[in-house]
Amino acid sequence: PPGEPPLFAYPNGIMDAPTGSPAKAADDLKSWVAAVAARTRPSHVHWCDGSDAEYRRLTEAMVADGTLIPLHERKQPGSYLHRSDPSDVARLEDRTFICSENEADAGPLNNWKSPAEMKAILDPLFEGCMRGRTMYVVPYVMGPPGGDAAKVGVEITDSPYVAANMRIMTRMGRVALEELARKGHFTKGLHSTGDLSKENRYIAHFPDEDLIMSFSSNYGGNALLGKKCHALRLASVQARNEGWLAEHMLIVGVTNPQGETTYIAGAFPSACGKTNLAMLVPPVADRAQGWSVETVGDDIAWLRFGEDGRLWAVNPEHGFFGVAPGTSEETNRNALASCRANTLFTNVALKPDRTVWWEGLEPAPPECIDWLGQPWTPDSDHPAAHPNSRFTAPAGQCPSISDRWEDPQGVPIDAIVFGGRRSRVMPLAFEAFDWEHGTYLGATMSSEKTAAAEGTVGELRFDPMAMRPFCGYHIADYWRHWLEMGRKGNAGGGDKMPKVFHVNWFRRGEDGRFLWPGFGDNMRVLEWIVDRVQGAGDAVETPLGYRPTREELHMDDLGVSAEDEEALFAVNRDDWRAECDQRDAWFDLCGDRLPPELRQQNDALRERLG
Ligand code: SAT
Ligand code: MN
Repeated sequence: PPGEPPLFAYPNGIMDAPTGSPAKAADDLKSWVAAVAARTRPSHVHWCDGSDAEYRRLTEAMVADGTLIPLHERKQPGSYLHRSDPSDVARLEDRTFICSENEADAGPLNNWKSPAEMKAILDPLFEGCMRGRTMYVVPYVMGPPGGDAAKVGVEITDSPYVAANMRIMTRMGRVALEELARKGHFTKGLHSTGDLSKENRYIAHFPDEDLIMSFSSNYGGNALLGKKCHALRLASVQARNEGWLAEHMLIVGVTNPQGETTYIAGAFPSACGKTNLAMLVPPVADRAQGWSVETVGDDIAWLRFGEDGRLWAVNPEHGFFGVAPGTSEETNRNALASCRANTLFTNVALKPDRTVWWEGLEPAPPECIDWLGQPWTPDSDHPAAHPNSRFTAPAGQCPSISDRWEDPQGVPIDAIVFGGRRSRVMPLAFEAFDWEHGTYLGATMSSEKTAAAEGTVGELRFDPMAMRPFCGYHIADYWRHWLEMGRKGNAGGGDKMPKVFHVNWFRRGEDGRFLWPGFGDNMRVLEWIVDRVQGAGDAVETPLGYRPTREELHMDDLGVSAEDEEALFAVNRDDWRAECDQRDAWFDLCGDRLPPELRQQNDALRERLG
């Protein structure tokens, strides 16, 4: 309005492009920011430059208003605790929408509303929603800047907590505007804390406009829009259109005693141990032999063909958003070291000495403050940390981080591992016969639900390629894209494709006990995978695929009995026939959009079962 000071000024020079022709992108950005400000009416607009000074001001302001609690200066320097609204602790799949023009393009696994219908709901919610708040403009790059893989996004948010998390999880600020000048395009993300009510909570994706709108949640996957919303849901659509893959995968490098490093990408559903596998510390004996593991990423991989026709992967993120409970010196010492400083903790417990605690970290303290801000003792009837409490930590702080984690070309992937959480039926490990069979293994992955999403923990559900909550288009088209990537004559394909494996660390015996020790001992399975990729490594053919031998996994050293080994690898034919029937019903969801190869793979498995 006349007489009022201008709503914002552009930071000095930030729109001056170093190279390329950024004019249109810069204009798009300015007019979009102006339009959003006009609609949401913030009292200030702040363009994030990503500097240390800015981060300090952000966190200081949040300490002042109680949003953050500073932790012990020496024991946990630069770190803070945040307690979320008690109803805002996980992704909300019910309120997550893919708003493609055509309902059929969203597929059977996504909620859908037309763009017009969704905007008719959201536009009034965003109207004036930032009154009295600061609007942060958060430019970010996903992927190492300067590389072909890198993509730019801009998140507008009225949450300083979200802006601070984005500073850790992405390359944020000036670097992103420089990348925008090179790329000339950005993904738009509009987020508001709203009133945090569940009725008004929406996480909406508009693939045709490359736009995300998220309202009334500040939780990670719902609010840090660079992560699942951009780097998976919208990127998966772009990847299909452009001939690459955006996947819910960790990336890890395993070096053998000969000094050869094999890079492995692994898809596991949320809270099934991706961060632990990505940061695995090999057992002493394996290290003595010369085995080592390095971390490239723990959650998302973007894979594209390199000039050599192989698949190369980058980690688009810059930080870890890891599950805290269960993380300890024994289970994942690299994760603990990653979050020793400069970390934002959400919904963990606070000890009297102003350090954090969660179940599984170390023995329970005699007293602490739980994630709800209430006094807690070991006699309390609920966990002190929320089961989905998280740490947001800079990836560069991880002791096992790879020298190549920021390589713009990425790393060449020689194996893809699929895994779920299955107490029964699914063996410890096996190798697919070929890419098509591997695609079938990914398409039929299933897993018991975890606390990472709202819903019933433990319920078994199909989670294809661990992408069920994250695929931004029709799942059958996604599978078709996977099959097509493997066809020879592409930029790659054929025998250049990674070998595919399936693992399950979570199988239990009749007595309910885990049959496999897991954690560091998963190294034995990684070593077998590396040996297979390198053309060595024994395997035995089973109806499911090739399984490792007892010797390959050093089961004697591990003290896994012959009975337990048998139970770990048992293929119970009745169970598996039932599994095949369920897979047929699962594929039926896709009608005639299903690639016929997948049905044929299921029939072939049935035949091998006899
Ligand atoms: O989606 S989050 O980023 O919050 C974590 C997950 O569920 O994988
Ligand atoms: Mn994840």
